[in-house]
Amino acid sequence: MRITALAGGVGGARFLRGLLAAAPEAEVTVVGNVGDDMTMHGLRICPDLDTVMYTLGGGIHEGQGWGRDGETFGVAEELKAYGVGPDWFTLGDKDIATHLVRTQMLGAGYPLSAVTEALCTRWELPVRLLPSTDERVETHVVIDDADAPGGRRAVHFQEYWVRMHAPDARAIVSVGAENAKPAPGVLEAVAEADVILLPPSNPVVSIGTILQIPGLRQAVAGAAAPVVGLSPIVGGGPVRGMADKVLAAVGVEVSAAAVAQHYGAGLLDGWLVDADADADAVAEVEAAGIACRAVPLLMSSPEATRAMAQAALDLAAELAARAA
Ligand code: FO1
Repeated sequence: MRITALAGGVGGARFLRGLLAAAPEAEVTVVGNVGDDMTMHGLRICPDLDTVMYTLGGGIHEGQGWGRDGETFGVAEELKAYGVGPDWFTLGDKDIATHLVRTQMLGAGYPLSAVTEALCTRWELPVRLLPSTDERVETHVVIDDADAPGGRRAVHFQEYWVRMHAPDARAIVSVGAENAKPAPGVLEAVAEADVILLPPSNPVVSIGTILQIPGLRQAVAGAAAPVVGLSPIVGGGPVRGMADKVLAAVGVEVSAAAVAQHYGAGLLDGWLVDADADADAVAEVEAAGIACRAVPLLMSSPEATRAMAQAALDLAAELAARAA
């Protein structure tokens, strides 16, 4: 079975671990978000790609969900001693090695997809990890700022998320998306998949940014495979992170049913909502033309995560059988 999943950072990576437990024989391609990427201290940092790579490669800091396990911060301490900021985003020593390799290869002319493949070789990744695009696409968030001309300004997603802890947002902009192309292999992985999954990643700044790459949404919507998503919203709030703030910015209510309708029946064939908190959303989602099932959706243990992935694959199989 060929599975293609679009994934953001921590939530996506943890879900993928459950997916590999549910379908150990599957050929899995992950299309990763690059909207969180940024350059700092001259280093190109790809937080979502690295979170997937470290999680599936066994090098993740489990408590944090991002960054390396057993990390040290010698470089960060030296930078601080020099008075070099920013003080709100810390790079660990082991993690810096990843960014050094990436930056060096990008500087030598390799595209991000080739760099990501090279980095993943070291981790013997059990999936093929593709950036959604080789071009630079960065998410910027428009926020209120009384001191700025017009009372608003745009900040890079990392500054919005990590430094400012997601204040109310007015708009989300994928800078560079309109001129980007899907990275090599992405459209093929979508077209040739037996199942396409949207993990419980942020629907706006993770999966939404991936779908903004020209041609990608159309490819997913037109794929022969069933497209099944898992709600990142449980009981009216995000399971992790601050998705509520960015949903509000794009005018979407913070509910499992509203996120399904935001993706829309043109894209999604199936949707999973949480059985305890959102069973009453099933009828609304089905009325919007999307098959919906209520199952436990909290990734509280490896077994719970495996069962979530299995439920997504079961719904996909049901939809494929119905379409045949
Ligand atoms: N998140 C933080 O809250 N503080 C940090 O200092 C920080 C550093 C960092 C370094 C590398 C990396 O790959 C991720 C890092 N993150 C940090 C997490 C990350 O930026 C965000 O949680 C995601 O981008 C949101 O998906």
